[in-house]
Amino acid sequence: MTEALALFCSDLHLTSQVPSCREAFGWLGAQESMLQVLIDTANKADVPLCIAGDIFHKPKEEPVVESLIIRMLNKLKRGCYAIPGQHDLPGHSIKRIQESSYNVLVQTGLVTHCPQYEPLKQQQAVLHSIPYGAEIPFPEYVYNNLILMAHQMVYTVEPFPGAPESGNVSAIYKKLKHYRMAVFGDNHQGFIHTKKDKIILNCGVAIQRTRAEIDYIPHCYLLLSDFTIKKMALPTTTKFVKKVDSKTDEQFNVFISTLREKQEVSLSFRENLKKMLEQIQADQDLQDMVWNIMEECNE
Ligand SMILES: [Mn+2]
Repeated sequence: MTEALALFCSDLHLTSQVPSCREAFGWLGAQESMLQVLIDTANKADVPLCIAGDIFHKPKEEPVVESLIIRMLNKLKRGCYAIPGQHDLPGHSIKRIQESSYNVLVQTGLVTHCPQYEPLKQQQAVLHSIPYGAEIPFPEYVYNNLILMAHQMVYTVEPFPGAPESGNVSAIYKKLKHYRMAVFGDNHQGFIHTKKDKIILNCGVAIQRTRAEIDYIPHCYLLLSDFTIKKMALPTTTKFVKKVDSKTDEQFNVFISTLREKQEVSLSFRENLKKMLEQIQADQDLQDMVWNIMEECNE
């Protein structure tokens, strides 16, 4: 009989700062609804909620956001296993974890920080996790169905020009010899990739937050004991703020589609971006918007 082992998600990016494309009214409520679906799904399946990093958008979030997630995590029956992503860490550094909102969660005891060889449902699988910045380790012992949880850029299609080749799934599989499955956060586009008996699950964002995610449907993923994955949609909205005129909007679509295509990889992402904005003769509104998004993404 198959049974559920764990519920995975990542990149919640919880924040009090209203994203530029979302309406201010209801933004906190939208995040609460997303959390409620995660909690209900985990409880119904009787599994722990596993978050593969970037719980918060900024390392030091407002108390209103901290208390929101604490209140929600309190409802979990089987607890929460989590790792910090770069957004959870001041200066993207694990050394400064004490200063973070992520550490507030850890200190509540509601979150198990970086679980090490944690059995799932009577050892049907074992969860091993590492924080942002750590290398994929060799396991200490041989385990059946060992699952890695990590926060790093992993992709099937290059997510931005110059993305490091080490993130390509084919390079990742080489590091997964002792693992049955690896679950990642960081790349905001979710995907499930399989190769022989191995699985790479990249969770993607849990809520539509930027313009690039307007047409994206966020998901959480229920892992079953036969290692099939039940992909479940999280709440979406179609109500976005239209701050830009149609010309800029059109340009923005060109910008997004160009980004998704391959670019010269020898240049840095920022340089590529600058060059491309010149190429498409982006107006000031679009340029401002793009650099604002870049800033948002960086911190
Ligand atoms: Mn993220």
